[in-house]
Amino acid sequence: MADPIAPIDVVGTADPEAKAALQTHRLRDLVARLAGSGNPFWREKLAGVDPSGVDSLDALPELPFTVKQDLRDTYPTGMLIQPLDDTIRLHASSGTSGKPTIVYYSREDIAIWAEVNARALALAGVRPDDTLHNGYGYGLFTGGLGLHYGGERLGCTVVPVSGGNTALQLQLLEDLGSRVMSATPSFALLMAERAAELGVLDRIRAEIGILGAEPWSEGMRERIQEAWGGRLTALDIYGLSEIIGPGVAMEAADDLGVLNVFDDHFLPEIVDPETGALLPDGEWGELVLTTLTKTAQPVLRYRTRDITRIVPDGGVDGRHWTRIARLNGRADDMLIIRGVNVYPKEIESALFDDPDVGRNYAIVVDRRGSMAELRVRAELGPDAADAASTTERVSRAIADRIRIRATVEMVAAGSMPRTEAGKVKRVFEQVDDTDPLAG
Ligand code: DLL
Repeated sequence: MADPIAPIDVVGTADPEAKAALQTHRLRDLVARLAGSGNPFWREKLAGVDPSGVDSLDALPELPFTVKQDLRDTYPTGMLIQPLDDTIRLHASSGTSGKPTIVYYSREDIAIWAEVNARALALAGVRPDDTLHNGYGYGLFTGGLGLHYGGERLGCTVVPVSGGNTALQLQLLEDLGSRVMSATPSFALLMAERAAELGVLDRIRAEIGILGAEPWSEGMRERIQEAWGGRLTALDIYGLSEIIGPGVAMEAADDLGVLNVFDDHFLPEIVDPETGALLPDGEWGELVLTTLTKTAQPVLRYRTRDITRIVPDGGVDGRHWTRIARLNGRADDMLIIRGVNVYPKEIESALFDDPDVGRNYAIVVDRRGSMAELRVRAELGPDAADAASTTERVSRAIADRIRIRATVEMVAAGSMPRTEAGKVKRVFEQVDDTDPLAG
């Protein structure tokens, strides 16, 4: 178990051979633990796999994948490899349909989780003497408690404010002088807007935003930072419940645009989302993660459905984590419109590249006719010259970027609904004459 006062490793293993040796050792140990656990799911999945044959990372593509459906099929405890007695926590993520996905944690798992979130915070420039205003939801969602334990492990004073209740958030931010704030990007933006409305923006000292749980573009980063008066650096944190929660990967303040995967605990691969074939470094595909060290409910080659790529070159001297691009969205959220594949984040990027586009938007896929149509509604920026020319420019930018025409509607700044808690929903389906954006 991680020593609660040991220094936090923010650089990773310098020697590539030593890193591969550590990962191989942990992978072999994981396969042996799964195969030897007596768990029927893993017995079946690993039938014919000899753990001692895992003698290099080249063995990885031969090992079976785990998918979300496996967690559903074995709900709630069927993927545990330790007795329930040895677990001390569970979290759950609510899917779009059916039962939630439950993930159990042992004491060791909670220690690993605290460790990787402490690393994430440290990479963002957070210091032990900081106050961390934690605006992620506490509860079954992993965001709140993940950042909470990470902040405590680093030595911060954690404010467990959770999501929602924007007025209270702003009051605490102001009164406690927190330099660090964690929240979803959409909620961070909402807080800044409210702070401006209430005239308290200048009294808030937040300088670092630890933002994740949703895909968000560079244009969104600009808008969040601008909304906070240019004083806040917005950084991206990634994770998912099935792996551990937040703290799988983190953007560093001195290496923007990429995430550092804590690859001594979470081994990344990129595969073709259709075929599952391993892709070479640099190519976009689906992120697959193996939990090398978790003990209660580890996973082998978990298909995250999240789209990214390994960034082999560049980086900061003296830091050695596997770097991946900021996430482009989920394979499952890809829209297919008139035969063209589109990730909603590409539409967000096309919108937010235009300085006259404001801070909020929604996408409607209109499926009433035989061919799906795309509609985009976005707020104008406060300084936009006029709606007509912005509409025209944005329509062209979207068509250029995604090769599909969209009907664009620009509306007044601040007129679209904001999300105070949970993950923002930006894509809506229209199947009858009820407008999903009405009301
Ligand atoms: O969202 C864990 C988390 C909490 C991450 C707080 C960061 C901050 P889930 O609810 O299980 O866990 O959702 C995981 O959210 O597979 C991605 O599709 C998406 N996601 C999470 N972080 C990012 C990010 C948490 N930084 C799912 N960028 C993942 C893009 C993200 N998508």
